[in-house]
Formats: sequence, structure tokens, C-alpha cells
Amino acid sequence: SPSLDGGDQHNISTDTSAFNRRNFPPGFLFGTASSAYQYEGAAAEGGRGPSIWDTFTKIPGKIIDGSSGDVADDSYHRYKEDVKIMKSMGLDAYRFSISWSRILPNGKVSGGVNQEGVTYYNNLINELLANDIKPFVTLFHWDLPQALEDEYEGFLSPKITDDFAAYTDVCFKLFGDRVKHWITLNEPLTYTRTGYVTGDFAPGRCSKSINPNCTKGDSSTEPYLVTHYQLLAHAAAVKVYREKYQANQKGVIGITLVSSWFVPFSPSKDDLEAQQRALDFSYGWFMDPLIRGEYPQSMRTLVGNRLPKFSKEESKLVKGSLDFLGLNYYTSSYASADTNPVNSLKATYLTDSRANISNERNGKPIGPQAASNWLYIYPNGIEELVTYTKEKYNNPLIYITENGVDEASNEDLSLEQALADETRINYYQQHLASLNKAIKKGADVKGYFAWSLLDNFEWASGYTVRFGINYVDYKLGLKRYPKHSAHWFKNFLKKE
Ligand code: PSG
Repeated sequence: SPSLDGGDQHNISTDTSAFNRRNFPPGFLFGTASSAYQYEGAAAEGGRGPSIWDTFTKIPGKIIDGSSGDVADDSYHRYKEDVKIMKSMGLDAYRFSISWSRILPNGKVSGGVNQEGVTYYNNLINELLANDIKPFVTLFHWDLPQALEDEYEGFLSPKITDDFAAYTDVCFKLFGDRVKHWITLNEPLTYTRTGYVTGDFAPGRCSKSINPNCTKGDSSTEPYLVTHYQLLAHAAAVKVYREKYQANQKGVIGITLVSSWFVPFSPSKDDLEAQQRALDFSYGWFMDPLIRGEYPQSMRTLVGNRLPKFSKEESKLVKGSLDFLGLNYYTSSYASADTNPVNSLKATYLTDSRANISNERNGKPIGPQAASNWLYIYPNGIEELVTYTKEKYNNPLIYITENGVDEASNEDLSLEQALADETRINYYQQHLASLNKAIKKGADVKGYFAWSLLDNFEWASGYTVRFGINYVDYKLGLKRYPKHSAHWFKNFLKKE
């Protein structure tokens, strides 16, 4: 069977002699990323309480292939094997998330800490450190304890702030002696957009005008509330870490955001302004409060009284609440001015920006399309987004916490064919080269995480698409096999 130690039996087309880790600054970290619900499985094991994703995946029609993360990659039991794969690839770091309801089954400290869950993360962290791999820990990657959704509708309520702060306090206390890189939230934009604008992901809320299958929600107001409370919860967790732990534990804490890059549809003034609004509504929505303490002016104008306001105190708490920025980049789109008349009765987050977002221009896609319908390959976008961040937001310390591409699962392929992922090799090669240009221009990027180590449960797409550098055989015992890109990474990462 194919193995990483078996030499170059696959004839990798892209060799790494000209471009490899030595082109990056000394100390630059290379890792892979994952998340609890997408990897762990053992959903009803080890005392874990249910999350909104356990609930959501049970609703017929929500997940394309009717699957769930009940088993996923079974990393709950196979973490040692997974760490071995990382080690053999030469990776320096691993980004994973803690399942809130595995630590606090009903979401609250008053409901008790689940010792079996604590043991699992201790084991994983210790295994990583024994192999010289740095843990980067995400505290919330969308799997909210169902109990908190039931009690007060989760992130729709300001009550989430105290519960998130208390949960993260437990994590800092238990794991902070060994974990030195903390990420509060993963992609609050995607949590808001998919959970409260389009309703495609848990908790599946949206306006009927957007999707008639949504039984509750309001895509004109809820997205703004949920983002607001995510920002306040993030800031509360950072405050706990800074006040109680940072001096002793000497770690750093940040947040992971995602944005597409937006290319103006035409050089017209209208489309350049649309590009800026598109960036404001997906990236500035978070970055402006985090760096400056308030929402972008364009949002305050266009969203009006549906946009919550930060009190003076809240604004001070959010501003500067990051030691580093985690940035996920996958794709880019065109932005053009939306010239339709404003219909305030039908306004939603999707129309508020007055920008049309499109993946193609005159019938031509912005780049080759991957398996996911939103993912068009546009490597320059990572250089653009990182450079924009450097210039607009005072050159923050950045880790790229996700970047990757998927292929469709295809049962007709032989194993050998399924491992031949030359598209992924090209994707990583080109995105790393583009990122490298931003670094050479002065951006302060200190690490890069590929999404993802393994094929895994891809949310509403279930197991129909594969983002892994390593293949998982879901039919036969979840055995892992290195794809060609795993060999490529191993070569890229060689230290000599
Ligand atoms: C990432 C990027 C976009 C949409 C969704 C995501 N985008 O550019 O439009 S989700 C993100 C997530 C992880 C997913 C992975 C691939 O953090 O859990 O598995 O990317 O979708």
C-alpha cells in the first residue's frame, strides 16, 4: 500500500527544489488544520453532550448525503495515528478545536466538567508535544452546546458572553500550561452567514424569502446580532486570558477570520466602491471593531438601526483584543455595484452591501472551480488579502490558519486514482508562492496551516467532497492513505 516512506513512486510532477520552506522566514511554522465536529466522531461517547450540529444533521435534507459527524474520522480514538502522519510529513504545528460540549456537556460550568473529555485533549496535546508539534487550539469551531441554543438561542443572546468566558477560562486553566496559541472563534462570518443568513448550516435560521425551508429566523436582523455577540464573547475570553493567565502561561490569543478577496468587476469608480463595500461587509465587519473599536462607516450607513452599537466600554474591550490574527483564505469573487433600487421591506444582509458578488465575468469564471460550488481557485487573492490587511490594519501578526481545496468523492475511482491530487499540489504551490510575495513586501506572517490533514465531514456537503492531504477510506475502516500532495508537502518541508 502507498506509504510516505516508499519514495517517489508517484512521480510527483511539481518538484520542490526551487520553492520550499527555506523561501520562508526562519521559524515560520507549517501545519495543518482540523475541527472537532469534522474529525473526532465519538459523538455520544466519553460523556460528550450534544451540540447544535448533532441536532442539525438529524434534520432530513440538511446534509447532502444524509451523513453526520457521529463517526467522522474517529480521531477521538485515532489521534496517535494522526499525529504520526503529521510527524512523518515534517509538520511543525497542528490546529484543532476543542468541542465545548465534550468539556462542558450542558455548556455551563455549573453543569460540571467532563473528565473524560479533559483526558482526551490532554492526551492529544501531550502526543503532539512529544512529537515536537505545536498545538494551536480553537475554542469554538461552530459546535455550540445544544443546551445553550435551547436555553437562550446561543449567539443570538448577550448571555452567551459569560458562558463563553467561563468555558474558555476552564480551557486556559486545564491546558494553558502546554497550549501557547489560542484562537477564540473560527470564522464568525461563516457562522453568521450560513447559520443566520442562508440557513445552510446549524442552527439553520433564515428568512423565508431566502429559503422557504427555514422555519425560524430573520436574515435582516439576526446576522448583525450574532456577529455582535460573537465579537463580545471573543473579547470577554481574551480579557479572561489576559487578566488571569497570560502573565504566567506566556501564550498568545487571537481570532480566526475568513474573507474572500474581491476583484472589482470593472475599473469604474462604482465597482471600486463596491469592492470596498464587499470587503467591509465580510472582513471589516470584524476587523474594524477589533482594530479600531467600531463597525465600518459603510455598514453604519447602509444597515442603519439594524446594526447594533458598541457601548464605550464594549468598544474598548473589543478594540485591540488580539495578539495575532488567524486568517483563512480559499477563494475570490468579482464585486460590482448593485444598482437595483433599495427595497427596505426585503433588505437582508445579502442586499445591504449594495454590492453584487459573482464568481464569473462575461461567462468566464474567476479561476478553475473546485468541487465545492463556492471555491474558485485564485492564488493571487491571498497576496492581495494579506497586503490589504497589512496596509489597512497596521500590519498585525498573522497566521494563515486555513487554506485548501477539495475534490469530489467518486466511488468509481480506484484508490490509486483517488490519491492522485495534482490539483491540490498546484493549489498549495501557487498559494504559498503568492503568500511569500506578501511576506517579501513586509507582511508579518509567521505560519501557515493547510486545510486539511485528512478528508473529513464537510458540514452540509457531508462526505461528498474531500479537503484532505491524506485520503480517508470511509468504506473500509477509515484507513488513512497519503495523497500525492502529502508526498509533495513532505518534500517541501524537508529541513536540510
Ligand atoms: C471557508 C471559506 C469560505 C466559505 C466557507 C468556509 N469562502 O471563502 O467562501 S468554511 C471553512 C471552515 C472549515 C471548512 C473549510 C472548507 O473553517 O471548517 O471545512 O473552510 O469549507
